[in-house]
Amino acid sequence: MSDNAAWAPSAEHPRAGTGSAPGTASGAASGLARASAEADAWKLTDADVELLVLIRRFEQTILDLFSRGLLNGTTHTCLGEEYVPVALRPLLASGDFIFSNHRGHGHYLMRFADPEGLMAEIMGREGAVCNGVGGSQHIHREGYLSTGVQGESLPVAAGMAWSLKQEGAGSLAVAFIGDGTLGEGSVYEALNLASLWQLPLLVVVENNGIAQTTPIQLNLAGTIEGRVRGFGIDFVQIQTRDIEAIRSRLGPLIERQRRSPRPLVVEVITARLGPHSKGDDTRDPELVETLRRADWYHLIEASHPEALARAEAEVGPRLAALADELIAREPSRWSRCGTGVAHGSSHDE
Ligand SMILES: Cc1ncc(C[n+]2csc(CCOP(=O)(O)OP(=O)(O)O)c2C)c(N)n1
Ligand SMILES: [Mg+2]
Repeated sequence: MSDNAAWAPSAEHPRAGTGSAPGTASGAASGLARASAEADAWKLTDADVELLVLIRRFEQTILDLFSRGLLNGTTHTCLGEEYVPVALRPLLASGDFIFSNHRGHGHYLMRFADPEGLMAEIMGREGAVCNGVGGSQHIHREGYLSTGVQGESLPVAAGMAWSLKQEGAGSLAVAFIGDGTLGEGSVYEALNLASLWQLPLLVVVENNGIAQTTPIQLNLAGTIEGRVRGFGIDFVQIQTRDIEAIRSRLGPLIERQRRSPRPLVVEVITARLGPHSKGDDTRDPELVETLRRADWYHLIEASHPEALARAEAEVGPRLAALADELIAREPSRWSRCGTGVAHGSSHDE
């Protein structure tokens, strides 16, 4: 498969099971040269490029709003990892239930063409998708639930998968988790039942090689594959950022899950280009710089320049105008369900 993952930090650790790439910035640089040549063959649709750019610019807008003191709380951006939900978008069906995590803006934007509702939610302004109560990390919308509590989603996703299996319509529960979340016991309870009961559960592990400040080699014994196979669950590792190649690899496996319910865990070797949340990156600046030079964005600049220019011309100004407009909007209002205590809201669910 193209785009060898030497550019990614997690691929550098033998326990990530990705081969012999050296654990240095220069290893990532040589991987970049290879990937750049291979990206010429990538075939992305305009819609793919547009969603990639939308997620990228959305995340940058959120960080910018934070740095200007216009947001409260916290946020975690998926800068560098945007291609994962973009690759999955056509493989998921409207009846699937998505469970996202603390780094979930890209998952939401893959599911709903609604940057306005999400940005309003993060800013706590009118029009917020959860009336400003969920913020960046805790979003609930039809067929979609995110949580900032690591490992909280998987038992719930397994329960949803059980329910979807009873319905028999071929729908999946899809849970996105990070590599660091494999340190949570609830993950293994969920995998155990998912295997025993052959649940249609798709777990996507976005392995960026780090959990906040702790690199994977300090927190993960064995391999992700070894852990998953220990439960008798199918496992696939994705090293490439070639969206079409990811779809070709996963499409048949996901279709098989729909026809004949069973769990599947996909480990995507990826790279976080931004801080853990805002301004808190403890990694060696040289490594971060190397990762940024290997950003998928540069590959698409070379392989799809026109589509990228069109998307940038449309998305950038749209998000900037949206942020300005939201700053001027009233705070979002809500009421407690069932208490009758009105704080004013058009959505009381
Ligand atoms: C139960 C729990 N413990 C600790 C935290 C604080 N926390 C938030 S994100 C994070 C690291 C998560 O790492 P990983 O799962 O690899 O996801 P990534 O941030 O790399 O995308 C931690 C420790 C939390 N949110 N929930
Ligand atoms: Mg991680």
